[in-house]
Amino acid sequence: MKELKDLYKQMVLIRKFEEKLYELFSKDLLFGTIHACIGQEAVAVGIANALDKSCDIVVSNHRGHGHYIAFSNDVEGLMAEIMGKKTGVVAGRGGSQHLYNNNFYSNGVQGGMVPIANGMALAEKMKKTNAIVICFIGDGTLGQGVVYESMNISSLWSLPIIYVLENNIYAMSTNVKDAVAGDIIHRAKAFNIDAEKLEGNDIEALYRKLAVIVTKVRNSSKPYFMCIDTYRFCGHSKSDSCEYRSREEELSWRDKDPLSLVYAKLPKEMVKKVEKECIERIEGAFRKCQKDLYPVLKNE
Ligand SMILES: Cc1ncc(C[n+]2csc(CCOP(=O)(O)OP(=O)(O)O)c2C)c(N)n1
Ligand SMILES: [Mg+2]
Repeated sequence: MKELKDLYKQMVLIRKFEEKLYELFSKDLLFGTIHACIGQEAVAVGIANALDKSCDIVVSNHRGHGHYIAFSNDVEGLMAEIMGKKTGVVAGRGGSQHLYNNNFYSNGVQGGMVPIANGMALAEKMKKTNAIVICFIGDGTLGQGVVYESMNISSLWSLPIIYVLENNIYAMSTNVKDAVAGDIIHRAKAFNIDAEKLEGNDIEALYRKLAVIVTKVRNSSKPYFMCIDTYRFCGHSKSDSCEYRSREEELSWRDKDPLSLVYAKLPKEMVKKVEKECIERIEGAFRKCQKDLYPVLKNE
């Protein structure tokens, strides 16, 4: 089992990385957009550390920086990718939403990766590797019919896949209450898939729970669905000022900030050191990326 300090460091790395991206946008040093996961770090870190990174597969979505860093620890490759440099993890061609590295895959099409994740789980099952697949989706992605087609098949074929629904309450500006009828968990249970609701801010509790679920799915080779309650403190994408929600609501979630919850449990000196190391690493990655070249098409 991982120590709390290590889990904390990974969460800080993700938070500082995305804060750096916001800073770069404000200085016109980045182009395009990003979907940050500030506030949702515990979900990414909890899952990544519960997995066997040597074989398990992670399938991510548009909000995937945290998933990627927690799973690969490749801050440098991701920074270069988002800056469009050829040293990026996919040579500067994928940007923030289209990443591939070993067993990690992401794509920005809502729900688009869910049947592909099923296929990966089927392949692992047929090869008898004992690997499992994690497939991240958001609450807004429950509106995509392919999610249900995929759950139907994974249940019938008994695929080793965990659907991780990060319920951050919003799909862009739409509140989950205005878009999703009934109990989310029941949607998976209707396909005879074991499903449960989890609290996504206390990394220690979440990580412990996820380790048990991952073992269960690995041993049973059956799909699992979890709906994890979380909150993005930032906007949907970099230019969203969150006019659709109240400052009171944001403050109520700030009290449950996954970083602050751990901060209170660790020695102050340790916390400061961790923060310093993360910032230095991110600044170092950025300085290097600035000097790196952009990719060139063969016929350019
Ligand atoms: C098929 C498709 N439709 C629309 C979009 C545009 N879009 C990107 S993210 C998003 C909302 C996603 O909400 P949710 O699933 O809750 O994930 P979150 O952004 O909250 O992480 C939308 C509509 C898209 N990427 N793909
Ligand atoms: Mg959402």
